Amino acid sequence: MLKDDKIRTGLSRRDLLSSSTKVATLAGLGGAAGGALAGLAGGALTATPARAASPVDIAPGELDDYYGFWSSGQTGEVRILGVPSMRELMRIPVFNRCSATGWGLTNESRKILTQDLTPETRDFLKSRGGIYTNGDAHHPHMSFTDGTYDGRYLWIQDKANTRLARIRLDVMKPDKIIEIPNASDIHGMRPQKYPRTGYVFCNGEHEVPLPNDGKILDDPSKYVAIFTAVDGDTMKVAWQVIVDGNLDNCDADYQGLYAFSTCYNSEKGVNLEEMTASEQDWVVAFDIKAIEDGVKKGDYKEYNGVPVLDGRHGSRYTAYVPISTSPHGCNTAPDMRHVVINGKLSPTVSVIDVTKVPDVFAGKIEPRGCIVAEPQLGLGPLHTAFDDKGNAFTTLVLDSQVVKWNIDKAVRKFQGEDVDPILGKVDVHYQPGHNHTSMGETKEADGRWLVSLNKFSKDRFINVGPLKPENEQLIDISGDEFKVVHDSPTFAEPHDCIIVRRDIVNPRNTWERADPMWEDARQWAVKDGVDLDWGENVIRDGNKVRVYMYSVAPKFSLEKFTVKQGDEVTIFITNMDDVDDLTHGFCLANHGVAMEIGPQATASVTFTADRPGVHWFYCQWFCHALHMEMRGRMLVEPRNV
Ligand code: K7E
Ligand code: CUA
Repeated sequence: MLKDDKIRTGLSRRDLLSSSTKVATLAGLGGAAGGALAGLAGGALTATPARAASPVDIAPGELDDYYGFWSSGQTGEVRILGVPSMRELMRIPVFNRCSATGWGLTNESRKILTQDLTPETRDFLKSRGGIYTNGDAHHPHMSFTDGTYDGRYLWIQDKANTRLARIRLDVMKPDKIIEIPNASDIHGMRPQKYPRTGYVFCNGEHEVPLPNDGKILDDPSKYVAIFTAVDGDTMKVAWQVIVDGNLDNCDADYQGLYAFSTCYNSEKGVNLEEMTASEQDWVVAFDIKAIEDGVKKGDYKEYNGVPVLDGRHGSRYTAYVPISTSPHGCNTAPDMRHVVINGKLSPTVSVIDVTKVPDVFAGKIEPRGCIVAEPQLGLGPLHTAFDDKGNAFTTLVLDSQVVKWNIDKAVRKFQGEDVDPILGKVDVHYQPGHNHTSMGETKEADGRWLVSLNKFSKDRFINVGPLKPENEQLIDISGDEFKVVHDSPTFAEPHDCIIVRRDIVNPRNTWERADPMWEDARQWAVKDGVDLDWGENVIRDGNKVRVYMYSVAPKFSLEKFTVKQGDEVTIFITNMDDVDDLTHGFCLANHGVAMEIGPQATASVTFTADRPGVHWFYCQWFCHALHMEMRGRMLVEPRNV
């Protein structure tokens, strides 16, 4: 090693470059040079032909037309993609722990992650680092006003730890993460579309005793699944409804009257045989006005501070619409009238006409009387997306296809007319789950792009080992022919996405100094008499030490600070740079401490200084030509000195 290092030291950067070029050339990998060598050897290699310009190529200087907000399944974060380029632009840590941004470590993020946990969970997490570090985020959905996206918030649920998060779209960070009491494992989630959000509906998928305190254990007949309405403005649970069966996916209407949830396991089974024994499951329709009225009249029991209404069979709050066994996706069409229930185990989708639902609740028609079409599409219909011409696109997980069909034709066929609703099928690669069209879950669906989120990618990309990426394919649906135009590998496991016109989303370029995110830091600074903006100081308060500094590229305002071994140290850093894209970081070596400080942001972190000695802190986000020099020292005096 030493010898090698000496040799390296003797080389200039230019020498290193040219020597590696030599190696590459010799190996025949050096681009033009390699080609030339191959040419000498008999012309086996020819220059790569120029590729046809793809509609998804976004040249430098051009921008994508849409924001894509992607869930990430068991990764627990949200990702922002550009559509149609399908480039991943940013990640928003939510339910996960993030090394780059310090999410889950900074005081600001930990407050958001803990303040709305139930007291039991907070207690439970005490010996586990205080926070959950995983999540299972399936469904990202934006806030609505009058049936279309309004750019205020994005919500995402956590199936793993029964939570709902709200992301502020002005800064692309979560500001609220709540645990939903009484329910277990939030899966389906949808905001109300009209008049605005309003409620965010959350499906508790798995059934558990209520309360789940150990008094009832192995008696599944006493378990319940719970549908929850969260107030999207306050992020408080407004009410809950007990239902029969496990809740899967949900959606709301465009009238502000009903919500719909698919249910599997009407059998109340706890193993696979039991759960699929019956031929029929159902969709539960929730009558929002009746439920609000029930809450007002006190027709509920309170559990954990939440009014819980009984919506099981026979209740006036719900209607159970029979559907063949184990339906999955639930998607309201932009025509503001139809809700498509995806059959999964049945090759059909069932189309509900929301204008007939009042008659179901009034007892004027049978529950299935609200179903106006049931086209047979292929094997394994999971989710449906829509264009602006009355067409729907349904994923077929078993056929590995997306099928395009026409809603009106499906309705006419159901009425006995001899028409084929299917307009075409396209192969995708492989096992598609969700799909989504541009603006497709709003009344402003525009019929330009469809993304198919495929669970398997085998053979599509170079092999990366036993764990493969998924394959998300972009499909151009603007013409009659719909075709796959792009493959895009992604890491675990985006279930779902939304595609939003870019004029709707207008994030800030820098933080506002008055942002509520660091209100606690602001209050500490006032108490300590330090100016949070340009001030710096080290405040001792018993064995607690608060260190304030600011950063301006390429410097921290404090070049060193001294603490005693065992002190509880809180570092507050304000990034006073106000230039776009000038993020600093703070990484304290050998302490597991690192965080992002965005332009004009304040961030803080608390740790115990239990290692005596000299410890460097440095900026961990490249910010300046002298970024490496942006560092300082924490001096920790040994306890007995
Ligand atoms: Cu994966 Cu929406 Cu959780 Cu279907 S869900 S695939
Ligand atoms: Cu500041 Cu790198």
